Amino acid sequence: MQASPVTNAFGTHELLRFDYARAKAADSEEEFDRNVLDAVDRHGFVVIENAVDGADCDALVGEMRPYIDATPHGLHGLGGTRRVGALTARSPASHKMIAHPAILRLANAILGEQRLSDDAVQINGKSGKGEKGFRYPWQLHLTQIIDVGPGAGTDAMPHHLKLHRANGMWVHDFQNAGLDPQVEVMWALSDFTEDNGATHVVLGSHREEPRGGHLSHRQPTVQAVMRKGSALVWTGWSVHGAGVNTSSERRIGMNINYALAFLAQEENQLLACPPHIARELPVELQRLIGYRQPAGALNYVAECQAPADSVLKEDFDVLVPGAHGHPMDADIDGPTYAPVDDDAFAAKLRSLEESKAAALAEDDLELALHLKHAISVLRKSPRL
Ligand SMILES: O=C(O)CCC(=O)C(=O)O
Repeated sequence: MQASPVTNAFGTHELLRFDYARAKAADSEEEFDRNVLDAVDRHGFVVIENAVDGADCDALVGEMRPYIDATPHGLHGLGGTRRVGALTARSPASHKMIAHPAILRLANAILGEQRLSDDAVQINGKSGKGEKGFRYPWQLHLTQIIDVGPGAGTDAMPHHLKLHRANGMWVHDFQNAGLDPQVEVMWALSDFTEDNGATHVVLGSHREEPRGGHLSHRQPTVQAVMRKGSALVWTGWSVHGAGVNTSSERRIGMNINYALAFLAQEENQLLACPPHIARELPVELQRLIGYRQPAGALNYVAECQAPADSVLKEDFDVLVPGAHGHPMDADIDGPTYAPVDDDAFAAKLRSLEESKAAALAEDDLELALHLKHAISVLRKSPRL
């Protein structure tokens, strides 16, 4: 598919396309990475063709089908599109796309290194331009199937979403911050055509000044027609919207967004993929979801533990004192945790032993293990 140049208020632009499978086969991924970053920089959008196989998309849609079918249109107030999330937890097939290496590298350049915003990384009084290792932490922000049904819908429930930018959600007005807080990806899980509502984009709109301006909304749009397995990528400043589906088939897209890790996530990934599910996922995905400490103390749990040292451990229960499992030192820790005298110590120990026996009787081995840790910590704790 050829890109054709479009002239609008922001100059002459193209929706450029690069073939990932071909670049990988030719071992030219570095050049590919440069091209896609440059395309987003210049035009605000890029299409990555053949990013995965069509069969990967079918597997994903198959896993999500029960959730899609069980979801009414317009639940979220965003027109009559049908939106279904929590993909990390619900669809193992989505992981390949969520953690697609080329897309993660692109997100890292835009968010981590702020390459489209003049390398604007600023950490502890230093500014990032040219500084090695100067990078903002970023993570998954939203995972969402966007299913656009046939027909334009009704006025109250239109089957499209008008042109908009995504960066307006964080209360603070980021348009003067000189920062790229968000990268969006729309995966075509079915072919995207002009007829079935392929995403409309306003090329060059990421450079509108002020960045939240409305000139973009009056510009001609281009539709991101693409085959199943391709992905459209844009920045949170790029103006876009879902089209009307005049075909007889549903258009199934998957929006996967990434944002700076010191901003709240749009879809709370830690709730959408709770610890008991996240525990089973590859570490890379756990970290993308947010089970990590992206900077300093951010995201600690309970006794200042990293998620990997707490909720991701099978034997961790936040309600069990000492469940962190770290031994206490009588000299250093003093009589702070332990009951103050032998009687209180014995009562506490008895209560924990009884709870552990009850947990074992109910076959709740996980709780029994938490309690075992708590008993061990108590035993090592100082007494008066
Ligand atoms: O579904 C699409 O093509 C675009 C969706 C969109 O613009 C959005 O939800 O922010």
